[in-house]
Amino acid sequence: LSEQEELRSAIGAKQFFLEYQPQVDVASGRIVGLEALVRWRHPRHGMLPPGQFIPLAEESGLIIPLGLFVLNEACRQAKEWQAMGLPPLTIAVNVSARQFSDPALAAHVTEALEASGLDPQWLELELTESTLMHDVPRALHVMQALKALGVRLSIDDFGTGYSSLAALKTFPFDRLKMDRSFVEALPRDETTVAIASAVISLARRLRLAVVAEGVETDEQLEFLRQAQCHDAQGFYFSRPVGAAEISRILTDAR
Ligand code: G
Ligand code: G
Ligand code: MN
Ligand code: NA
Repeated sequence: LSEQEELRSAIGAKQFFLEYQPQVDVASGRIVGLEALVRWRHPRHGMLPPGQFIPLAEESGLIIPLGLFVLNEACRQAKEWQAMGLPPLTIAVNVSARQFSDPALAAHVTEALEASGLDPQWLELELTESTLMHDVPRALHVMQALKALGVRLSIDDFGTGYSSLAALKTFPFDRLKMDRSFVEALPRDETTVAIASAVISLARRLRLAVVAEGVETDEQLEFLRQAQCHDAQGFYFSRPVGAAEISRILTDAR
């Protein structure tokens, strides 16, 4: 089998599953969101991270059916946690360039929300600047259609693109995910401190919620607290884990 055929049959064979990484409100320490991250339980190679199959899925177009699985499963699971009586959380789903250029995206999102019964306000779609910049008028149109459904939009890996500020100026984001390259060297590196502080205050001025990615240490978290960053995500709180583990974490925190 070619890799592409393998990927195609794996979707049918239900070899994909989601892990979730908590996003924590910095001030209260409460879990307020989860990012869904897809994994492939490969029959011979074991668990494969997305870096090992998302590029091929993008190239081949198989990201469309795979992305549908992710969207549906994330919404279904979020609704299941709510039905368990757990406090509602935002569920964030990554949307790749190819998915974003699919004219059926808004319809797929609508279907996932309807099938699961999840209220749209709890779904967030993570977009990257590169996905949006090559056809700005179309991207604006699609984003407006998605916002009209009531879902939230975030800019992922913020700061790593070529025109991050232009993207902020142009597109109607609700949330900014500060890339982990601006968190890693906090608080010792002066340049990183300057950039991270500026990104957080810029986002606040624009009334965007900010999530710092890749938080691993106490010192980083303390810096973010003082800088009034809203939320944080990273190994400090939890690695991405399966749904059962999330259920345990949320139940214990209740
Ligand atoms: O989990 P991990 O750190 O390996 O994720 C690596 C990359 O894979 C991240 O940049 C993330 O955006 C991407 N990714 C993870 N899950 C999905 C998904 O469901 N769809 C898309 N398009 N990308 C994903
Ligand atoms: O690019 P995106 O933000 O969508 O993907 C998130 C990726 O970052 C996941 O693959 C996840 O495993 C990884 N990640 C999450 N938290 C941390 C962290 O604290 N440190 C590092 N190095 N990577 C992280
Ligand atoms: Mn992401
Ligand atoms: Na990111």
